[in-house]
Amino acid sequence: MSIRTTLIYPGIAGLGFNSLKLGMEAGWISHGLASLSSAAKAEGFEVDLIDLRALSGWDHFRAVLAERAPDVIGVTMMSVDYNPAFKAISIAAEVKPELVTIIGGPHVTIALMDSLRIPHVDYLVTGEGEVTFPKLLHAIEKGEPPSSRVLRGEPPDLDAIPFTDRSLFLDEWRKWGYDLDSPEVPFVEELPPPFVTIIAGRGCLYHCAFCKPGEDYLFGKRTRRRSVDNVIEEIRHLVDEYHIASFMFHDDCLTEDREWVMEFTDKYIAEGFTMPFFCQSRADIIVKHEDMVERMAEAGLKGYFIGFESGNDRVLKFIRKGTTVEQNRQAARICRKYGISIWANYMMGLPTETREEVLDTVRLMKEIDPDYYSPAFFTPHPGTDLYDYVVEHDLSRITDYDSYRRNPTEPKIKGQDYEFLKWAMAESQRRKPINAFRRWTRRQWRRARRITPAKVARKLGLTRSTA
Ligand code: B12
Repeated sequence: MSIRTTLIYPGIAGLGFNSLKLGMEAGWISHGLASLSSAAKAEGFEVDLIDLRALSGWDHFRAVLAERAPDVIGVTMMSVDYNPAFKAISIAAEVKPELVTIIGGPHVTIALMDSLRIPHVDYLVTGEGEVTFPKLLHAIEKGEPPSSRVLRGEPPDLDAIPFTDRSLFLDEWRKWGYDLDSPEVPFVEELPPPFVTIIAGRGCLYHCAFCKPGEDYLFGKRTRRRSVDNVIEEIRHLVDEYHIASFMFHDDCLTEDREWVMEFTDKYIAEGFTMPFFCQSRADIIVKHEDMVERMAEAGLKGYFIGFESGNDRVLKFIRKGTTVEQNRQAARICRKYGISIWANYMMGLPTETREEVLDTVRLMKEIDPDYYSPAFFTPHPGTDLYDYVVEHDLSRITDYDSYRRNPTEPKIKGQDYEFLKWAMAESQRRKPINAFRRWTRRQWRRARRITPAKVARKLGLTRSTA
């Protein structure tokens, strides 16, 4: 009989236990684990999941693990997941001392020395796991485990690996009584349920100092994208299997490759898909490729996540964003022109950032008037150049892994006045009355546009359902 593996998703640092479906952080699958699951199942292994977000507490975890009694556990970790991952691994070692523990994910890859200190870990896999994880399971099963504890994951051919195993999460969530009207939790009104997240590629060619080089260690310096046909095939599968009505791309920057996007939109339209979708982009790309923006809007794009980051050019340079304030403004105008909602990512409280520079960002947000505000207190993430800068200059106020998150809960950087930043963050989101009125009008218009003759026909069962 083949060995049994339980994958563990420890993402409770923010919202805690019993948090499933409380928003994107607790309502989305981990593609990393779901992809490992597909790869291992394709090799004949039995794989299930324990998602800490669905459980009531550590006693519950202990009981579920004891009942499942797997031979192997595989734990994923971002830096912010360190504490719950550490605790889950310790409990697992008590419950079944002979089980084999494998860890992987961004933190293991980016902060290997730190991860090596976690007790009871048998193997650490850095980089991508689809090829290496099943190989390791085979070796364990045969009783011929590798001599090295650290294994560098072999990057897979993204078209050759099976699609993300969503059932890993959905079956587990259902087990705990979660009613799933949507595979993943929708988060904006433009994207109705059933909603899913998908990934068309890995990596990012830009060099933002708050992200790089960490992500290069994970996925390599070049972006690897699935073929358009492979992505379209997955979307077809998602329509057939889950009747998805909308989706979002998780790719760091889907619009990085204009040719890919143009081919995708052509084929998406040719397939007859009409589901609305969101993706991440950049201000400079939007300005440079307005034709692509228009084409995406025709295909169903309803919103861009844009990292505006700052309303000040010196700050944009300091963080190596590669964009300018003027491009931020123009990108917002282009989005409006094509009816694309704006999810604005921006940060405050960077090292060296002055009050006046923060106020520039407040002013920019008032000017852009995004549909969705996503502000952050700058947080130095291990593995990035800005993290190293903060350590070198002794600027960090982070004392625990739980604080490696951008949500403004506590001070992160020495020398910043967080009372002022809290005010600035609130002020940046205060709409001018005229903007509030414009937004109200846009929403009414969006809602009205949602009822189309094609959709009415589909609702009445007169055509094939894609929405
Ligand atoms: C989607 C996403 C999210 C989503 C969903 C997260 C989720 N459930 O997975 C949301 C929006 C909720 C989110 C939240 C956060 N995220 Co996020 N997120 C991403 C993003 C864009 C894609 C993740 C993904 O699916 N990647 C594709 C999959 C295939 O890759 P993967 O998960 O890394 O898994 C592969 C390998 O790592 C490895 N692997 C992973 N686990 C394991 C386990 C084993 C046993 C093995 C063998 C191998 C292995 O194999 C996998 C397959 O190849 C990444 C950037 C990126 N491009 O990856 C950032 C990223 C992972 N997030 C990051 C951060 C910082 C956060 C937040 C802390 C942000 C914040 N709020 O401050 C929160 C933390 C949430 C929490 N746990 O509490 C950082 C992590 C950096 C770090 N040092 O840990 C990243 C890398 C972005 C960045 N460059 O800064 N995030």
